Amino acid sequence: MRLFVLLATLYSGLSSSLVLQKMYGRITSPSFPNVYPNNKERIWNITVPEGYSVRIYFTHFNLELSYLCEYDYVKLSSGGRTLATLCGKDSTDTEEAPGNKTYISIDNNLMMVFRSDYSNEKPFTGFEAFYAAEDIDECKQRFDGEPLCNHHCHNYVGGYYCSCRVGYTLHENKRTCTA
Ligand SMILES: [Ca+2]
Ligand SMILES: [Ca+2]
Repeated sequence: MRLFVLLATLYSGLSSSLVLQKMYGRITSPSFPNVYPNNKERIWNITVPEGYSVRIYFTHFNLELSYLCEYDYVKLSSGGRTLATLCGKDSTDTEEAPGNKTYISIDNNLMMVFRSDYSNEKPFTGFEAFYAAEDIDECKQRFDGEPLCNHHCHNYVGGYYCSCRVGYTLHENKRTCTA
């Protein structure tokens, strides 16, 4: 039954997708702070410039609780991986609610999906989330198991650069130093 309703929902075009390209913003469930409607799917694609990741947290979260969040959920994914599937109000053994947790994207994209099924047993008020672009500290990253810069690494907001010790020059690859 639920599968049928899901398919019917998808085909009736109730799903909507939004592309967000600002450095920060607010995302809420449909009709927030009022009860969210049934049979809704909404997708937000947050894209920030390269050199940044997306940090997101929830200031309000109240979704219908179901085993493994099968009925209603918020799903966060990035870099082809699911970061979290969220439902309920508080985390349980089998379901995760965000609480005060902060989620950080793997690359410069974060996809957020909200879905509600065909019914709610109680009035649930949905969610409010805030996101912001955050600088990636490339100097903490590794490249083929090596530090990104051969000698010195300098992180700055939106990028990084390498420099070499006295007597060395930076290779064309902008990473390695040669005498
Ligand atoms: Ca529901
Ligand atoms: Ca940086």
